[in-house]
Amino acid sequence: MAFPEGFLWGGAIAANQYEGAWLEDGKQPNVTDVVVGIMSHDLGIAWNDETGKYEMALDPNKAYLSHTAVDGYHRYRDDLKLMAGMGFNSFRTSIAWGRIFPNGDEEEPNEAGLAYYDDMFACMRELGMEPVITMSHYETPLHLLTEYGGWSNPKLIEFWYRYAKTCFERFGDKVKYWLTFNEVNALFRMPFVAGGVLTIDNPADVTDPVGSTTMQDQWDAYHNFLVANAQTVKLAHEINPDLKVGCMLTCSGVATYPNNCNPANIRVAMEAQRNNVFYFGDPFCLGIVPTYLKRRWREEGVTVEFTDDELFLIKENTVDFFSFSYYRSTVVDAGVNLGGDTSGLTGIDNPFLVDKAPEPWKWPVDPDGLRYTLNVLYDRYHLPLLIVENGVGLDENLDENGTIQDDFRVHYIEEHIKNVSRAIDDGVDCRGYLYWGPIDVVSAGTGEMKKRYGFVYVDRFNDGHGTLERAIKQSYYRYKEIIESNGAGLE
Ligand code: BGP
Repeated sequence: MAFPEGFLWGGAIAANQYEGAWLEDGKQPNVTDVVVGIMSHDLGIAWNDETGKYEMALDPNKAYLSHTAVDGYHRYRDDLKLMAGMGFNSFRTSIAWGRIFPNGDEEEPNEAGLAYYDDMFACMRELGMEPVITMSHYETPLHLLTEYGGWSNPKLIEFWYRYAKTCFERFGDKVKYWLTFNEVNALFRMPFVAGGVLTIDNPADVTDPVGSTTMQDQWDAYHNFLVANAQTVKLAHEINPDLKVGCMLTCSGVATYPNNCNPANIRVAMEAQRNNVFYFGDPFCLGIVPTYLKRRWREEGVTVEFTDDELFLIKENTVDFFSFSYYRSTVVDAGVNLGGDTSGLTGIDNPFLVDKAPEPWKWPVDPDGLRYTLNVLYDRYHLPLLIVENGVGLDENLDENGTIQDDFRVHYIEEHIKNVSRAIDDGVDCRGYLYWGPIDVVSAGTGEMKKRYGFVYVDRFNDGHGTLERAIKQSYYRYKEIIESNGAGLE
C-alpha cells in the first residue's frame, strides 16, 4: 500500500473558519462573517429603505463564532509546528480576500494583509510543507455583494483579477499550488456564500436575500466564474510558468448512485452528476461549456450567452490539476427531491452502507465511493487529482488524561486512504491527500465549535467560551504513522 514518491500528505483548513480577527489589521467583512452556518438563509444583513441597499446588521442574539474562530490569526506559527509534528509535507489554507482587498474594489492592496500571509507561507516552507492555497474559500468581500450584487456582475471579474495578480506577484515564490474558488459548484445550493451572489435590483423579498436571489443572477455568476477562472489560469502562467492553478469542487456528488437498474434512475443519477459537478468541471478541465446545459437554461427561463472571445479564453486556459472534497455518496431515483449540505448531496439512504458517523450528524461513510470518484474524475479529465478535503466531524470532549480517544476518526481515515491507494493502483494519478480540519475549526455548515474534525483539539465551545488551548487527540499519532510509512503502515 505504498504511495508514489512525493505524494502530498497533510491537511486543509480555511481562513474564515480558523483565523478569527475578522476586523483586524484593515480587514472588512466577507460573506461568511454575516452567517451562522453557510446553509442559513438568516443573514446578518438588512435592507435600508433610504439608501435602497443592503447593509450589515448582525443579530445581537447570535454567536458568530467565526469572528474569533480558533484565533489562528495569532497562533498559526505554533499550530503549523503541530502539523509538521505529524510529518505533513503539505498544508492547505485560504487567503481571506478581505485582508488583501478589504472591500474588494480598492485600487491598492492592504500591506498588513500581504505581510501576514508572507510570514505564514514562509513558516510553512521552513517547516517543510508545500502550501496549497485557496484564493477564496467562501470569502468574497461582503461589500462586493451589497454594492455590486456580487458575482452576477461582470465587474467582479475585474476585482478578482486585481486580487489574483497581487497574490501571484507577491506570493508566487512561496506558493506554487493555487485553487481558485472553493466548492464553486455549490453555487445553486448556497448562492450567497458559494456563489457570492445577492439580488440587489428590486429583490423579490428583502427579508430572505438568499431565497430571493434570481436564477438569472445565479447563472450570470456561473458565466463570470468561468471567465474569471480562465483568466486566472492564463495570468498565473504568464507571471510564472511554474505556478499551477487548480479548480476546487465538491465531489461527493460524483458518487451519486442510481437506486436500482431502472433506466429512468440511471439517467437521473447521470444528470445529478452533470448538474452538480461536471457543469463546472467540464469548462474548467475540458475548456467547453457543456451542451447539456442548454435544456436546463431553457427550462429555467434564463439566458446565458458567451462571446466567441470568452469561449476561446475558456478553451485555451484549462486548469493544471483538479482538486476536490469528498465526504459521502448518495442514492437517487426519479422521484427523489435531491437536497444537500456541506457533506454533498443528500438523496435516499443507502442500505448497503452500514457505517455512519455518530450522532448528531450521521453522515454516511462510503470509502469505496472515494475510489469510485477518483476513477470517474480521472477517466473524464485525465488531470492530476488532489484530494483537498475528506474527514469526519465528531462531538468530542477531552478525557481525564487531557486527550481524546477518537477511534472512529482513525477508522475513517484508514478506510479512505486505503481506497486512495486502490484508485492509484487502478491507474489514477492522485497526487495527495489533505485531511479536512487537522485542527478543530468552526464548522462551515453549522457555525458551531461542537463539530470537531481535528487531530488537534481546541478548547472553545458553542457559547464562545474556552481557553483556546490546543491538545493532541489519539488520531494525531495514527496519522503520523501513516505518513511516516508513506501509507505502507495500512497493510
Ligand atoms: C466543505 C467546506 C469546508 C468544511 C467542510 C466540512 O464543504 O469546504 O469549509 O467545513 O465542508 O463541513 P462542516 O464544517 O459543515 O462539517
